[in-house]
Amino acid sequence: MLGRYLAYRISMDILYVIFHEVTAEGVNMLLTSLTSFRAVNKEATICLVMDNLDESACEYLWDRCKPIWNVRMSVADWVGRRMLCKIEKLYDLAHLLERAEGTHLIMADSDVFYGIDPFSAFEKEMAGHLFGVVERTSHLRFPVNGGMVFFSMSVAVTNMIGWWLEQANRITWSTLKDVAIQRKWPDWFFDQDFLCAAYKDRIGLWKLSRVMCNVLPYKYNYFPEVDADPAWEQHMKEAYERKDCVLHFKAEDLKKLIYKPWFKEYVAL
Ligand SMILES: [Mn+2]
Repeated sequence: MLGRYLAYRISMDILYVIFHEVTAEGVNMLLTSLTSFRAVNKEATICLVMDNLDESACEYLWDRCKPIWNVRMSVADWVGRRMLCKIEKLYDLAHLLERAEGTHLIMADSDVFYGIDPFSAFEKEMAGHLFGVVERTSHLRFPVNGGMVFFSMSVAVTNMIGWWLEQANRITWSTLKDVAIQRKWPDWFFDQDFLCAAYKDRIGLWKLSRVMCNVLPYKYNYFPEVDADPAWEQHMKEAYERKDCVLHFKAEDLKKLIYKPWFKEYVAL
């Protein structure tokens, strides 16, 4: 009898995306992103935290991308403190899920296209790990990009996220102090600076939070370096056609690519 229970793995997979509508292009990107996710993963719950998303966009997502767990935020939570808000909502989710063993949570940007199921990482590179960041193809600016972050929920992870939030008031982690671009905190970089510090000082993070940072390959958050790679469009197109990675349409130049004729899965209302 016990054997039958052990053979049956209960897990809950959650894709957490936070979104505030500014432009129609941003909504197009979100719809394209979540539709592509549902094409590669039928099971995971999409937790969409948002304030002002157009009703027709909500209906579109509800019809095609279920299961969706809609969480409302207020505009005041977001404006002027965007990345802090993203981590605050992550903390709320972490509290809800910390005792649900086996819950995998991916914190994803709304401008990624899924050529592969990112939850496959939990069977492979994330197996046995609580927290994972994705290394960039080049360390030109930063070693890590915050567009895709992986968690296996637990009390230790919740506590780490709480400690991450405390750094907004006063930085007590010296490694974070070294990498922080505080002039834009907490609106921008509050998420990515912590992830870069976690990447650079894995032992330090473990000593302070009892969570080890695992490093995942760039196929879970791929984008060419627009400034350093003259063939960036070609590289994005090839990666899209190979369907062997999560593509990040980061920043203005890359975002325009979803309107190119070679990009076949563009969604707009
Ligand atoms: Mn992004």
